[in-house]
Amino acid sequence: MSTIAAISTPLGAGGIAVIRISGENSKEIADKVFFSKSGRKIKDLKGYQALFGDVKDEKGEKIDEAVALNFNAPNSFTGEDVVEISCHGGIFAVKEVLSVIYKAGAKPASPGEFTKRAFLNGKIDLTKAEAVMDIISAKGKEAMRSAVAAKDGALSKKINKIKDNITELCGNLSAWADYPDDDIPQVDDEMLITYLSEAEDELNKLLSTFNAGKIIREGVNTVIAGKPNAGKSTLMNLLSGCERSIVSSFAGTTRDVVEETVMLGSIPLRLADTAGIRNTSDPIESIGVKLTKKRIESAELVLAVFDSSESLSEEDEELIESVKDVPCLAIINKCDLESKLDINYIESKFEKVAYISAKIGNGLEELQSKCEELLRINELSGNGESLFTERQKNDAEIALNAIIEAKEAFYMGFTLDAITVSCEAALAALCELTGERVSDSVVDNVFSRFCVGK
Ligand SMILES: Nc1nc2c(ncn2[C@@H]2O[C@H](COP(=O)(O)OP(=O)(O)OP(=O)(O)O)[C@@H](O)[C@H]2O)c(=O)[nH]1
Ligand SMILES: [Mg+2]
Repeated sequence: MSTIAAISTPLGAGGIAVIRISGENSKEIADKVFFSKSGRKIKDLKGYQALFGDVKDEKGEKIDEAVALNFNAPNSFTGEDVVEISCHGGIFAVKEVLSVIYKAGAKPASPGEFTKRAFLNGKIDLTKAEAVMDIISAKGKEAMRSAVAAKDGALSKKINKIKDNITELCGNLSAWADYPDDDIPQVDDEMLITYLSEAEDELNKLLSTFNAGKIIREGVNTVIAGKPNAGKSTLMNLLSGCERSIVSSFAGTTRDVVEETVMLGSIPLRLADTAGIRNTSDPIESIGVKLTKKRIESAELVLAVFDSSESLSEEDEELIESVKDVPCLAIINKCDLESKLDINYIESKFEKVAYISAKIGNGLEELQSKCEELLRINELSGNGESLFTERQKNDAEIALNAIIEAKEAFYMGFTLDAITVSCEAALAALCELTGERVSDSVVDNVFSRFCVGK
């Protein structure tokens, strides 16, 4: 395999930038461009040793001072010989250093190629490789915590446990099928059904937290909706911590959709403050109302704001009707004022209701915990035992369906041959999940999501 190099830190002015070289010629290439102050060569270093010196171009002209850190195969991230050169973090300096490394024989690394090599060299399985990507893109503490746990192998361990049982089952089934005349006992019914049921439970558990996990990683498309003057923009400003939307006592203040991403506890909300829903003769406001309705249809979460100081209106009814197919949290606002709203009615229409005063800033904690309950974030353990990519979810679903099929075949009294086919399909899907048996196109697809240098 060729020796590759890339900048592993973001491009921009910074204290230090790191260039990673990986492959069998990495030391030789690094020794062509890096000259230590002590005169020692990188090829003579033990693993995890560093040298301080100069990076020079082919004419011997100094480009920058740097530290070269040596990793010997297989004790490196990629499992190959790796040299990391840390130079100054200016955009020009680091590009110059990289270009002399290319001239010395390294090839530019493609996106995710270092991690792909780690996978191909057996350093990490596919779910751990995907977790690396998740750590890089984590926006909040919870997302980071579960990505780190997944990288440490929490998810792999869980899947391997399911897989080991199914492998044992497949082994017994095929021994029975291959040597029918020998004295191999029939596969024990109890073992069969116990293993299948356990696998079904575990896969169901993994799949049930997928959406919540996706939300803490990628955020949720959230629309703040309600009748004019309900306090939507005041809520927007409270959540974003700044005067993002114009607030006024005139009904129909907000017309355009105003967007902002905020963290509500561990949930990144991609918020859209919208025009209040009402029938209006104002042509511009009515365009705003149409936009609101469209946004609600595609929202992943709606914060439906009601004004507690007013009795229920036709517009409130219209809002209740328009959010009935979307995950929605009812927010009773203006709780600092005397209540005139039929709260029992609202409670009967929504799964979750939060009481706040957006103006005073009361009730944010309740709002957060109700959101977490609604989106089932509270069920996430943070121990990394959850699926976190569409690819993993698809494989887990295929495995689960095959296991359900095997159970059905058993209860319907089919022959063990039929059960074997389904068990093997489940095993194949689990092996694809961890990457043990996976096609090149799936691998390429996983790593194409990575950035260059990782
Ligand atoms: N007392 C009280 N007043 C509030 C509260 N929240 C908002 N208001 C007031 O209600 C009025 C309308 O607030 P906005 O946030 O502009 O309402 P909106 O829903 O965005 O209204 P439109 O953009 O017109 O649809 C303003 O005068 C706010 O100060 C609250 O919790 N308590
Ligand atoms: Mg507004």
